[in-house]
Amino acid sequence: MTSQIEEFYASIAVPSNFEETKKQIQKFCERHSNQKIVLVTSGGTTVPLEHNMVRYLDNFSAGSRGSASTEHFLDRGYAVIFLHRLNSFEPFVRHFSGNSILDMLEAKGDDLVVRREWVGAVAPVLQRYRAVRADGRLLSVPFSTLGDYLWLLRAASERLAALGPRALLYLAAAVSDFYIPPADMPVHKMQSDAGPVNISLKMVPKMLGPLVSSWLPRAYVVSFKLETDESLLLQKARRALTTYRHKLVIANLLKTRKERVVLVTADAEQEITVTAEESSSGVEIEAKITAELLLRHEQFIAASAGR
Ligand code: 9Z3
Repeated sequence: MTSQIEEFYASIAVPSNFEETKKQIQKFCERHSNQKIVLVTSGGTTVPLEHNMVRYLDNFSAGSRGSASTEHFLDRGYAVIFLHRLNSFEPFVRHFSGNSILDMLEAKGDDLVVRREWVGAVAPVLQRYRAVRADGRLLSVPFSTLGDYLWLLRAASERLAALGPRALLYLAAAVSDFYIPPADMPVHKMQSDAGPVNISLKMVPKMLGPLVSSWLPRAYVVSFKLETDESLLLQKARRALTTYRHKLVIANLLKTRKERVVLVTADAEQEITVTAEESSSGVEIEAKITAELLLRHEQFIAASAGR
């Protein structure tokens, strides 16, 4: 298995700025080595169809779960590595997505100020953002392709391993199961004169296996399971747990993912829901998920210390 993983990594390109990014992650982990650090993965992955990529496969994930959870983890005192797909939602700024910054500002003499009607919405978010910046508790690491994501996931995991049980992995990104190996990909844009194209996708090796067993075996690892068919959801979540032997799978359905998730462990299931009322008063399901994870993670740290 390990050699299959090694072969896979050897076959895919290393992200640009990889060395620099690894140094940033290392520094961040050293700086917060006495705290709890969570690695949040967020957004979809781009699967290129050509080396000089014009076309690609993608998925629906907007990064709502990952970006909202990042804010709630920060509120609960965690330092966060936010490994996210470029152009998906980001913590703090997500609250203003769909609004043009130009509509929010106005000129006053030589200054630019936030228009009065926006102050109430911007000020509290800005205050939380500034506080996080001041303690350097958020490291934002962007990726775009599946390959970049996998290189960065391994690099971050290996650096977080030094924290032992204080590292939490929260794998919310929607990672493609399928890809075209670089050796099978055309170099240039596929030409339509050549007629219809048959594309054969290969399986991406499951990284949860090596992640749990060798990259950071002492961490608290939480993965997500997404399905569209309710009848498969819990059995698939349980199967993931028995296969990879990590701590928790959070099961969700595409249509109801903002209102309901199920936390599945080896011996129990716990449903977390947000009612329509709560939702309209601004309660996010991620606030409840992260509150529960904080408790479970702290129990895990305490239990690990006793061993
Ligand atoms: C999730 O299930 C996330 O909750 C969502 C969040 C991707 C549904 P949005 O970004 O959506 O807020 O729009 N993430 C994991 C999905 C996934 O691909 N899991 C793999 C699987 O189900 C296992 S790691 O097989």
